[in-house]
Formats: sequence, C-alpha cells, structure tokens
Amino acid sequence: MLSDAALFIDGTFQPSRTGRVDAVMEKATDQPIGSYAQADAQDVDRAVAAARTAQPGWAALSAPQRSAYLTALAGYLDARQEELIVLSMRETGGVRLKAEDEVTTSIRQLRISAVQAVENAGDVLPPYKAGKLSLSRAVPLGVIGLITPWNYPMNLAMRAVAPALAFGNTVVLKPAELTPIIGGQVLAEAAAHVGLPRGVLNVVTGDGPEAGWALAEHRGLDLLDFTGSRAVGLAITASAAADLRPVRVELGGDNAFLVLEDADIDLTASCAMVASLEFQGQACISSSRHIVHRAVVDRYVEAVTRRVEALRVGDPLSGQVELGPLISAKQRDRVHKDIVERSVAKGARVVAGGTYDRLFYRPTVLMDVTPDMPAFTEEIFGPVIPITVVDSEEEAIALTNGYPMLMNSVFTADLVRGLGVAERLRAGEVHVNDAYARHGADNQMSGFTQRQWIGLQRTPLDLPSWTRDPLTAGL
Ligand code: TXE
Repeated sequence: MLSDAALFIDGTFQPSRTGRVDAVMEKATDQPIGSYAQADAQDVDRAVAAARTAQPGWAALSAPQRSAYLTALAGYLDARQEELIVLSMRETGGVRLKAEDEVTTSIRQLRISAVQAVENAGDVLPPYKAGKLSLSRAVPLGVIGLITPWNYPMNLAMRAVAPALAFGNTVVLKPAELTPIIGGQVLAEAAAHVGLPRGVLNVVTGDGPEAGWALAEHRGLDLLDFTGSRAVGLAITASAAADLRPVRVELGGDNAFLVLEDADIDLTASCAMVASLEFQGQACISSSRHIVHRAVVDRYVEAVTRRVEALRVGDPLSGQVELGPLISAKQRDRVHKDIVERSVAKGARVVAGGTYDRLFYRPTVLMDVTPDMPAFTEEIFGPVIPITVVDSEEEAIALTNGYPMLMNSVFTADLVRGLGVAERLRAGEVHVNDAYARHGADNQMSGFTQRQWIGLQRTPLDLPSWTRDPLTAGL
C-alpha cells in the first residue's frame, strides 16, 4: 500500500515528525495488517497550515471543476471496491454486507456531493417587501477539522469530506486509530491518485489524546467536526466553548425500540436483529433499549431468543457468520463488565448469550431490565438486546424520552397509532414498523457552508427622520 504509515500533508506522503509508527490489527485474527504514523501537534499544525493555504484557490475553482474531482475520487474508489470491502471487513470486523454498505455508501456520497456542488449555488428568498430582491448563496466555511470513529470509518469520513470539498472547504482528517487505513490512508491515496490540488485534503493519523486533541483545540480551524464518544465530545465542546471555537459533535444515543401490544411479533423480532445486532450493535443508531408491552413480552422474548441462538459469530472473511468480532478488548469489556454484568448484579436475567471468546461476543438477550440499570441508561455499542416490560403506551413513551436518542422504532399493527407515538418521542428520526432506513445515512450534511444573506434594495428607502444628517434634515 502506497501510503502505509505515512501522513498525507500538502499533497505528499511523509513520515510523522517523530517517526513513530504503530500497527493496525485485523480484528478477527489479532494479526497486523498495516501500520499508521503517529502525528503530533506539530504535524497537525503543518496540516492545518496546508489546508489554510490551499483553501482560497480551491474555493476559487469553478463548481464543475470541484465536482469533477469528486467524481474522479468516486471512480478511483469504485475501481478498488472489492479490495476495499475486504479491507473494511478485516480492519473493522464487520461482515461483508456491512463492509459493502460502508464502501458503496461512501462512493455514493461522493457522487451526490459532486451533483450538489454544481446545483446548490443558493436560493432566491421570498421578498419581505415590495421592490426588494433577497438572495442567499452558499459560502464555504473555510478549513474543516474532522475527527472520525472506527465503526463506519470510511462512511463517516466521507459524509463530511465530500460535501465539505464540494463547496470549497479544505479538510484535515484525523481517522480513528483502530481503523486508520480504510478511514484515512485510502482517502489520501485517492486524493493523490486523482491529483487533488495539494493541501485540499490532509490526513493525519494518530492517537486521540495526541493527534486528535491537537486538532480538536486548533485555533486555525473554521469548524471542528467530531463523531465519537460522549466523554471526548464533552471535553472538546468544553474546550471550544472557552474561546468560542465552532464545533459540531455527533455522540450517538441510547435509542429505543418500542413494541406495543398489537405488534406483529414475527416482523418485530426480525427487525430487532438488524436494529440491535448489525455490526455487533456498534452503530450510533443501534437500538439499545427494547421497551415491550407486558401482553406480548413472552412471545417477543421467545421470538428474539430463537433468532439470536441461531446466529453465528466468527471471522467475517469465512463468509459463514452473521456477527464478527467487537472492535477492541476495551469495547468488549465495556459491553460485558460495564453493561451486562452490572445490570445482572442489579437483577437483570441473561436469557441468551452473555459469553465471549476473545473479541467474539455472543449476541445477548437480557430480561427484566429496569431503568436503574446501565443496560437501560447507557449506549451499549455491543450485541445486546435489553428488554424492559411496560403496561401501557403511555408508560412506554414516558420511559423512552429523557435520554439522548438519535433514532427510535415503534412497532404496532395500527399505523395511525404508530404515527401518534412517533410524534411524542424526542428523537430526530423515528420509524414505524421498521428497524431503520439506510437512506437516512446518505447526505446528512448539505454542504459545510454558511448562508450569506444579500439584500438588494431596488426602490428608494423611506428611512425614519432621526437617521438623516442633522445638517440637511431641515432643508
Ligand atoms: O470513542 P472515542 P471510543 C461511543 C460508543 C462507544 C464509546 C467509546 O458508546 O462505546 O463511544 O468509543 C478520537 N481528543 N461511540 O472510545 O475515544 C479517536 O482517536 C480528540 C459512538 O472508540 O471518542 C477517534 O478518532 N480526539 C460513536 C474518535 O475520537 C480524540 C462512534 C472516537 O474515539 C480524543 C464511536 C481526544 N482526547 C464511539 N480521544 C458514534 N456516534 O457513532 C479520542 N479521540
């Protein structure tokens, strides 16, 4: 691999200042599959400076020129698609379906942004009074710092990189240290291959507390975009607030899966597999609380448990498994010790799973989960289905709200009822009788632009008298 263990700054692959390099492991086998350079604060400085220097020239290109670069990047990744899918499986531990989704969504994002670059120049706004023409036009923010996680590393980088570049921003990307190849080095290779102007996309690999923190608190950025844990998100926003640096954070959620008494249990249990177990539950939109009406809970637990027990866990490359390994021992311990064991200590019952071998965690069903348990209050980020019983729709809604949530699901035979419940749930996205819709993942950010409002006054203004020059006011 061209860029192995190199940073990509100002259009060139280069070692980090200290020369420090660390291994990237295949998650299923714990064998090294590559390495990454450890950037320090000075490397990050150089990357931000390169992005700053490049930004005006990049923004000055015509929209079709920028669009053509994005299309070229998509074409490059497309040509490497199969190789990247296998790389994603090895580096993240996801099964083929997840890896395909990751790579194809990233390519699609580039193509969508290529179109948006030439289409979304701005709007004509409704005039608020006669004779006035109001326009808003898309203006780049400038230099974007991007810190991304390991779960959908290419996708979560691309959903920001593509629209940012499309509208004339430049980027410094710090991918997660657990997945720096698919999440960073591959993007750098793509940029080098298509001849993206130097400094437009810079990739600084390295660990969170060093390279990540240096980027997070860099004063040379116009926006820091962070996706990751609540703890780091809190530290970043607190530091940014201290000197009013702009940041955008996406920290996941403790999403709920509501099963009302009239739900189709077969459909619901099947959806539960996707909602809680896809990519071993390590997604920000995974359902981590199943809130189930007492009238159907026994049937639901049976239906879910039957499915869970039939699932196979192992090396994704075998092609014979539905679940791969968790991303790290730290993540496994968090799932097992912090969530499952602590909930069991408070009275939860393990109905299925609850065991592991290395990073391979058996999908787990937990019964009798109550709102005082970590399985209810925490984002789990593991293959666990915690079930909490309620006696009414009201109780289900009341229990659901009150936690940070990204996406909920509601299951009921009555769509009107489902819509009514959805309206009362405090989540940005709710699905009725569906686990989650993939289209939601596309194109969530429409451009990393700010809107510049331009007022063009066409008729003489009727200003109040006190605004006139006192010298001429009486004439
Ligand atoms: O995240 P971290 P972790 C949640 C999920 C998971 C938990 C822990 O609940 O169990 O977070 O995951 C960089 N300054 N999500 O520990 O550490 C790091 O290098 C600046 C939800 O892996 O936040 C990586 O690039 N950056 C989430 C990125 O932050 C720092 C996806 C994420 O790592 C840093 C991932 C620091 N001090 C985890 N420390 C989602 N919303 O999808 C780390 N980083």
